[in-house]
Amino acid sequence: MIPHIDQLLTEIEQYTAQNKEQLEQFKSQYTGKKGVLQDLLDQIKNIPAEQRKEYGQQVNKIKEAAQEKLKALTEQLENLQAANVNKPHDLTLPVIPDGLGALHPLTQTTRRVIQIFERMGFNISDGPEIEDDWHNFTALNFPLNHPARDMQDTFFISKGSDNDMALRTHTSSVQVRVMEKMQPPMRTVSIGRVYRNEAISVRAHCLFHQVEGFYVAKNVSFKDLKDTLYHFVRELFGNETKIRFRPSFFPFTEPSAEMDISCHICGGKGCNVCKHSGWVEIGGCGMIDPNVMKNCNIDPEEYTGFAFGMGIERITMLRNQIKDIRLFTENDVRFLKQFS
Ligand code: 2NM
Repeated sequence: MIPHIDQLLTEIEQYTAQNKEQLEQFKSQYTGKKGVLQDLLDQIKNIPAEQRKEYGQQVNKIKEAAQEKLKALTEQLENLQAANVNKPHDLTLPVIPDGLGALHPLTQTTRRVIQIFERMGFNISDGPEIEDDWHNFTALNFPLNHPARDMQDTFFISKGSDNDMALRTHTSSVQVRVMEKMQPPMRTVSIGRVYRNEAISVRAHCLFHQVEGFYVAKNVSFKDLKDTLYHFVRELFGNETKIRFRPSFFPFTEPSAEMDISCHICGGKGCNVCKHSGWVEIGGCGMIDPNVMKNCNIDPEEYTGFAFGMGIERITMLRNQIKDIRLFTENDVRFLKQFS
């Protein structure tokens, strides 16, 4: 009557479903509105009346088989899902590697610099980034008409009021706070953000990081300054590094010097990094001006001290041959990944 009834029944009998999609597939193929069963029922009107009974019995047989199968498949899937939920994670499976982060290059330099100075007996000090006029300028012997006090160079929070507040332009302000509080002998290093009202370029940024330090005790000399910085640059750039000092001027030190190191890229022979001079500038230094000592209630007749300052960005650019200071704040993963 239904010519392929045995084949249909076998198909239904043998159908398996591993997932929801395959179960849905079974429904639409056999029991759904456009499925085989509905098709057979639709055809009943074409069957001669005397054969309809037998035809109906066959359709019923298929219907029962399909419904039974559907029930079995549904149960099977539910059991499978329940088993999966209760199954513990397989801890022996290999790990899917996840991209590991790295410390920012400036953080790496900062930590190394701190490590070197701590080993020499310096402690680490910290202070506010919003500073008053006294700690950022006056105590440091900046005359009232000094250009650094100008709006062009300094970001002021409030200007003209009784108590000018500004974003610190150097970490020397921290050194003043330490000198005010402590008694010699003292040696400290402070590292942190400083702000200058400058146009951003390849070499300059309005936000950068400084490391500054000082040592105040009895009989501290310029030789102590040279020894300390010489040791520092050899630790940071390698034992072959040479150092030289050029006379300079800062309001807070007298005498003052700018400090160069032999170019660690070409070893002093001359290259692009040192602009063929064999030397690269790395910071400033000097003997703390007696006026600064007095401002911090330290007797300059009894004590002397040296101080120095360097840019963390500058050091990092030299260490890693980075050509553009703006890369530090762009957070381009391709740049940062190179320091893992
Ligand atoms: C520099 C250069 C020379 C400096 C001076 C002081 C203080 F507070 F002790 F007087 N701190 N840092 C100093 C001296 C900083 O940076 C280029």
